Amino acid sequence: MGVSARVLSAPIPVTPGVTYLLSYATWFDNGNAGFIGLMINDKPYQTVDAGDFGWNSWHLNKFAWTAGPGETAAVVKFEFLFVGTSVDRVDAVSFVALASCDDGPWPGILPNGDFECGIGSWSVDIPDPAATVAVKDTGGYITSKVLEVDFQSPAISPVLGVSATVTSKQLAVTPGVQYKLSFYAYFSPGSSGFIGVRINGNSGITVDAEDHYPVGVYHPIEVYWAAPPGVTTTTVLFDFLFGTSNSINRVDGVILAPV
Ligand SMILES: [Ca+2]
Repeated sequence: MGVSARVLSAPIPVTPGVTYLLSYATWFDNGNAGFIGLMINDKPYQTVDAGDFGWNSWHLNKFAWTAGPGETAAVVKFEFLFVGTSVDRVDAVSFVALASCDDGPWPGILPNGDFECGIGSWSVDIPDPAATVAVKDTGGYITSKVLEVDFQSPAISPVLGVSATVTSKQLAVTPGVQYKLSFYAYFSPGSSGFIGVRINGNSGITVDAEDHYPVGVYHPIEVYWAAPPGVTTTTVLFDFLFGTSNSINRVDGVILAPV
């Protein structure tokens, strides 16, 4: 299976050392529709598999790219690789310099939900020294960086079972509007506990590692929340709760958007 088609952008002026956010939406008509590869200046960065996100629906992909020394132009290239008879689409391609972690455009209303700007835009509370919270440079689902909570059993001082909490900034919402929170969760091992999700301080859902096999891969999670009357701001919190196993749990690709 090779490349059947390529689509290249015109050269985009860039500044060496500056990080740019490339966003693009992909669509496949069936699960065996192959792959769309992303390259910048002929280097491969991402491969979106038709089987990754379902089909007959759009998926937003993002990639943070930093211009190297002497790199003053970027050519974005999409490569289309097919397995069987199929239709692949790309739309809404955006390439912008990131001035800060809160700069966008981010999909939805939550900045830096893919942690490509590190832990900036988020606050961290770690009541239990058995847990450590960090943004790791490898292993992410959306590009490389990912929020990772490592746990060394046994728990020392969790509060109501919670070893660590990661909280978004205050986000402006519209009363009466329904929002969807989506993200990707990763657990290792299978007995690695829970990730609790709270929106606006209310308990939303609890994501149980035992319900999300296989371990060591990302699972898409969705939560719906309607802003109550009079509520104009909210936060998104992730609580990390562990069992008795040494664990590595991750969250990436967090998007809060009106439905
Ligand atoms: Ca990421």
